[in-house]
Amino acid sequence: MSENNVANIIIAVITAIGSIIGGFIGAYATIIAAKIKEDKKENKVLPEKSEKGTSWKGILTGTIIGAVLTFAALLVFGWLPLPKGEISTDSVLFSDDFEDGNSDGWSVITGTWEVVQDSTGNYVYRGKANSWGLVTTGSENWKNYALEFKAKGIESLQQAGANDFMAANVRINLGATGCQRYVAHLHFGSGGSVQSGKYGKTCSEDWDGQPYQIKLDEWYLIRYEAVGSTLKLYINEKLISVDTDDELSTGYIGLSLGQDDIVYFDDVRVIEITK
Ligand SMILES: [Ca+2]
Ligand SMILES: [Ca+2]
Repeated sequence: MSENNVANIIIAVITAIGSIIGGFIGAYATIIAAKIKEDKKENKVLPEKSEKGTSWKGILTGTIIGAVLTFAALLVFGWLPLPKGEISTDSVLFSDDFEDGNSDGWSVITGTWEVVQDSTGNYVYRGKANSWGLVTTGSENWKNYALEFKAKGIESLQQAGANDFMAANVRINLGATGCQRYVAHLHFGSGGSVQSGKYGKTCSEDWDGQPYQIKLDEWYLIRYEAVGSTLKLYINEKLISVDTDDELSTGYIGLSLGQDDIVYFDDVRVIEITK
């Protein structure tokens, strides 16, 4: 039995107990209320005790109140496992927030990469490139997954349409061809754009872009998803583009940046998607 099933059973039991208790409270309250109303009509003093009796309306009302109160209590005390996106945490293939101060597990392909603390003391992976920069990690057998990370441009020449970008790379297999991967570029500047593209098995390029302003000194949450032959790019949890291509089926992930740029990367996660 999975942890989720156990949690669901516990929640069901707690909710049931809460509903029953709520039902009795509701029934009792309704009987008292009815008695008070009746006694008021007859100008009597308030009863010390309610009379015996059954009120289905009271039980129903009480049950609903009990269930709502129980649910609220579960939320408040954090017992209810609220859905966090479409994927559970046990399918995380890789994660790194760099808080251990090192970049163990990453391979620098090009550029200057260093784990540094930003102005708030948070550790980030800083990429700096004279031409362009790329770091990679993971397994060449990874198939259907989402790469998620935060990125913030620190310095850029901001030449619209030129090589100023921060980027997400999936299904990389540099060993085979030296270039093969899917990549989503986020170009800086007011004339900026988002481009998703492919370096195919013959290193051929294929790109599709749209205008999108990427500002410096601002964190962006980037999610680049490769499932089957579908590639989806999300920025700040908003779906930006959907592409279809079936040339590259597996590969590892990478973070990249463009010429004369400095970019902070953080909170990298790779989440396996099974369906
Ligand atoms: Ca961090
Ligand atoms: Ca580390």
